[in-house]
Amino acid sequence: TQSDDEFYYGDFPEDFIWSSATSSYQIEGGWNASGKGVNIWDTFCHSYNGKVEGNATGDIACDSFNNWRQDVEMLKFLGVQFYRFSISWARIFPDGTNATINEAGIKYYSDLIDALIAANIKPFVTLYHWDLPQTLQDFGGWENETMIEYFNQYAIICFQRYGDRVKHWLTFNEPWVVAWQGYGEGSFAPGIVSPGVAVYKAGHTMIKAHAKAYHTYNDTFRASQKGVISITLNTDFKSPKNTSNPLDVAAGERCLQFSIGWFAHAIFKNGDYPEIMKEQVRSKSLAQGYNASRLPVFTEADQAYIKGTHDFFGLNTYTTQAVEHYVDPNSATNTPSYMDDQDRKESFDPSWPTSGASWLRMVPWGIRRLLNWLKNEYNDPEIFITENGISDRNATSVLLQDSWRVNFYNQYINNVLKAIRKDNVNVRAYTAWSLMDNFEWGRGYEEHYGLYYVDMSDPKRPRTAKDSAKWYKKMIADNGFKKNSSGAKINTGTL
Ligand code: GBH
Repeated sequence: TQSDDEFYYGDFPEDFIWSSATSSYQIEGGWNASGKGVNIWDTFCHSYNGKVEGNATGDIACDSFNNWRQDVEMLKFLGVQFYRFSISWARIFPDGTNATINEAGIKYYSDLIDALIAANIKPFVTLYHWDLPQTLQDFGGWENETMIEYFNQYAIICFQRYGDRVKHWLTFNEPWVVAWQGYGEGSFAPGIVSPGVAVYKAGHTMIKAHAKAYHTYNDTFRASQKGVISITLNTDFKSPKNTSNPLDVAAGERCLQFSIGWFAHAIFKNGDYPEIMKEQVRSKSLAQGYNASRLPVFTEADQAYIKGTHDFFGLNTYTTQAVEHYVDPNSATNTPSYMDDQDRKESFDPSWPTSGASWLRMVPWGIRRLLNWLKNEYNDPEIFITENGISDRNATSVLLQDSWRVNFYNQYINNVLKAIRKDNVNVRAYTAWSLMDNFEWGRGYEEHYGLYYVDMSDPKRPRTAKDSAKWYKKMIADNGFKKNSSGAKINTGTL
């Protein structure tokens, strides 16, 4: 028998789903084309506030607003069963509300969906991948609970217009990023800096908005459309720095609760935040002079409404951190912060290979550990991995020969297979982020995740398959790892 960390040869289950993903603002361009309204990422980029590298914008991006037929051809080449993309809310409702429906925007996604289905690729649609209509931000965005009803109206039109053909829905992509980077540290649109207060308020509203859209689908559309709907949550695995120190072990667990448990505990467990998160934020808040916790409270009615609003577990994961127990001695007088609330320090083991992102180290066993943790924590859910991948920066000489990316996918996917075959984790799908190089948020066009290279200096934005695309195609065709597979050249190189 193989040792546990040896490479595992074998197949994925026959009905396993292979997929690749993008999001609207990152690829579409056409920022003011055919009646689209302005969204918060248009505003954020057009303010040239220094938070986006190179003052880049998504005005054109990969121009998938015009090039989407090529995108479908690329997906056909890969042989994926699913394509995960997102809808731009302001392309459907230019001012965010159902006062005006932009039929040209509706048609854009309708045509894409038809082409995917004709190619035997199932559309896997994210309703919200961070591009809130600007008019709604002007009302306070996710800090304002009226967003719950606006999001519901937007979800309704998507179900009405696309639900005959779309059977897999995600409400939110990574509310953690929206809350922390959008309202906490302010590195992402809308750029609000309120690391201990608005961060939690925004998260709270998104959980409720998710639940409402879920119920709408469940009550009004499911019977006729027969699809599934859930949310996709992100976390890195949190590994105790010193596994024989119980304080570090507890800190690792606490960090998982603060990162993915923040959203998953309510939706997948009991309608409420994790106990440890409630305790930590409350005691910190009181020590900081607040008379109540900075973490908002779900009423009993909220809890009953939120609990169970999932048909599967959507997971985005990329890396692992080493976690140490650490209490900042100045916690009571520092600016209150979601980060400080966790009483921890995070780092990387220096042996973990680097990537194009400072936050992303290649730690293949971490995905397996995380999948096991989710299985145990959330009662063995069906897990759809909706993003996983690795980036490079400015690596022009090796843009197409991306052997480190092949190595990353080879090892991460092998660990997913081990989770399924050795640990009995119910993983149903794997999604490579991303189909192509695109607008990488704060990193503009300097950091690349694509299976396809996109030449951003050419107005036609031509796409070229990298080695990783060819490797992924072969992997999908084999549905796993064959001992004598000839096509998939594995190079253990790192960036
Ligand atoms: C995904 O999020 C996004 O869904 C996708 O749109 C994006 O292109 C992809 O990542 C690659 O970035 O800099 O220390 O504050 C992944 C989850 C969580 C990863 C927050 C980056 C920032 C850590 N992200 N994290 S830090």
